Amino acid sequence: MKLSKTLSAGLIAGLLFAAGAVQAGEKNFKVIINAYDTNIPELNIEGVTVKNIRAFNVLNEPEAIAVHKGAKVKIVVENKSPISEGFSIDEYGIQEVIKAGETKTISFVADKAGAFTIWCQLHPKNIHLPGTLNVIE
Ligand SMILES: [Cu+2]
Repeated sequence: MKLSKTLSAGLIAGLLFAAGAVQAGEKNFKVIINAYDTNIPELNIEGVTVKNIRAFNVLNEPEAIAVHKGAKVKIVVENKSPISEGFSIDEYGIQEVIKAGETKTISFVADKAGAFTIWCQLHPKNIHLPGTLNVIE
């Protein structure tokens, strides 16, 4: 009787361990889309003076994420930019629009190995700088 109780306790512990191992294949990321609006009142470049330069840049932070092939990926994307932003990974058929101040969760299985561009389909790439999803074999 005592022996069977010990065995079943061992079996339960084994099952819990197995469940934990499955969860280890899940990768969670938090990506914040930040906007940097910079005004340069006056700038002198090689003797030429330019005034009132505005630099508006948007980037995903972190810009690169890496997982192993087969991982279940969950990316929580928070948009801190004052305008709607896009989040696209073409090879994975992902194309989302996240409104200003909103948060969206994007889930997929990383079943293709390679380096894939994460980009904003709403804005030029010299304003919203592209990121990378690296799926390692
Ligand atoms: Cu954008």
